[in-house]
Amino acid sequence: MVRAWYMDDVAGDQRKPHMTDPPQFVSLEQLKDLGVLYFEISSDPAKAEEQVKELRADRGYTYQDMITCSPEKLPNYEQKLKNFFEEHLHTDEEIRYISEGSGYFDVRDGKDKWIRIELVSNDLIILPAGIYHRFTLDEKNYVQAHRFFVGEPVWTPHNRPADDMEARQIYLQSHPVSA
Ligand code: KMT
Ligand code: NI
Repeated sequence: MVRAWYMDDVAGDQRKPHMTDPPQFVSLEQLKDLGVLYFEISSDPAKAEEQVKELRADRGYTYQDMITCSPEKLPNYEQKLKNFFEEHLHTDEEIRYISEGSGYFDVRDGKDKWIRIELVSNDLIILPAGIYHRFTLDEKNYVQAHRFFVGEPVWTPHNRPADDMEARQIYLQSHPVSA
């Protein structure tokens, strides 16, 4: 089950949890206010297939593939992990359904603070177009995730600052950010 929390501002290994002491957890409702949607998918394969089929139909996802991130499985692993962890946005939703392993998506809140979202098996997350975010593996260094897309996939990250982009402007209209 998904958990999310505000990150501490302590420099160091990005793969560590970076919780504050005491922890400041963030609810699914708070994530929703940022446009971040969470779905818990069943661990029963037949049920999971149904849920994913319904979601694909509801949201018009026509493309689906799988990505495995580990030093052995991901070509150019070190560089890709570095790129994933650069703060960026996309012109489309980023949808990830974790089937094995775990990892962290960090998203900026309405005050430009980092929220860390811990994803494990059966967690499905949708980040809206235009939200600043980043991804890291945790200390287990392994995740396998299904990716979805409407039409031909575009994975291009636009590193911050990308404030003039239309996707950012549209995001800000419904999710204002003020530091
Ligand atoms: C991304 O775009 O950040 C990724 O695909 C990360 C690996 S999938 C959890
Ligand atoms: Ni991204």
